[in-house]
Amino acid sequence: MHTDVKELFNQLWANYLEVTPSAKKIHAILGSSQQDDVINDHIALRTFNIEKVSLEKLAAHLLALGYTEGGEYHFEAKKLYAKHFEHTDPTLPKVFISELLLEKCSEELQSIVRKLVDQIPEAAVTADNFLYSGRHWTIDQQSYETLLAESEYAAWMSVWGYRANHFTVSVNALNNYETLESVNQALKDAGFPLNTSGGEIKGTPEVLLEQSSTLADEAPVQFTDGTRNIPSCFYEFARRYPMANGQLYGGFVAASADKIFESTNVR
Ligand code: OOG
Ligand code: NI
Repeated sequence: MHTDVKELFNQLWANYLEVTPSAKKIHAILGSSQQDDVINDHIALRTFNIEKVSLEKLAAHLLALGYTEGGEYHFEAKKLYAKHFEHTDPTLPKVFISELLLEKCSEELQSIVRKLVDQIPEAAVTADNFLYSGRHWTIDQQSYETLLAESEYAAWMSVWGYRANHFTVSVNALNNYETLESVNQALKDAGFPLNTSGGEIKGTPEVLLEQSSTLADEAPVQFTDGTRNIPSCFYEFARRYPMANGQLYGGFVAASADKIFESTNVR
C-alpha cells in the first residue's frame, strides 16, 4: 500500500497516459489551470467481485490513505455494483470503484474470468502498485470476444486490468470555461469524439451533477494469438452544483454513471 497519496495519483496518471494519449492534448486545450495544477473531480477503477480482488480489496488502498466511503450505486442491467470514496482534502479526487457481479453472469463468463484472476499472485493485490498494475494474466482473442458478447465491462477488464479507466476534469475548477457545453464544444472543435449515449451531457443542474466524456482512445493489446487495437481509457468532465447548504454536491448519479461506463465501447 502507498503511504503517499500524491505519489499514488501521480503513478495512476502516468499509467493512464501510457494508453490515453488524447488526455495530454485535452489538458492543453482546457488551459493552464489544468496544465500545472490539475484538479481532478474523480477517477474510476474497475474489478470483479471475486474475494481476492473485490471492490473492498481495491478500497483498502484508499482507506489506508485517509479516504472514507461515500455513496453506493447499483447497475442492474450491467450487473455492476459500485461505491465512491472521498477525502477531506478537497484537492484530492474522489474514487469511484465498481465490480462486476459474477454470480449474475453466465457460467462461461465466470469460468474465463476465474482463470484470469487465478493468475494474479496473492501478494500483488496489497502491493503499492496494485491499483495501476495492469493485467496479471494472458488472454486469447476468442476469450476476449466471448466476454465482449456478454459484458463490455468484463472484456475491458480482461485486457486492461488494474488501472484508472478515466480521470475527470473538474469543470468548476477551470479558469477558461464555465459550462460543460463550452468544454464539449472545445473538445469537438479539436476533433475528439464524445460519448453520446444518453446525450452528450448526462445529468442536469437539478440532480446537481452534469457529466460528459470522450470515447476511449484505442491502444494495442497483446493477446496470446496476436496484437490488436482495443478501446483503452477515456477522459471525463464534471460540473457540480451547490446543495441547499451551499456546498457542492459530492456524490454520483447512477443513471448518468450507467452511460459513462459505455465510454469504453468499441466505436
Ligand atoms: C465508471 C463509470 C461511472 C461516473 O463518473 O459516473 C463514472 C467506469 O466507467 O468505470 O465514472
Ligand atoms: Ni466518472
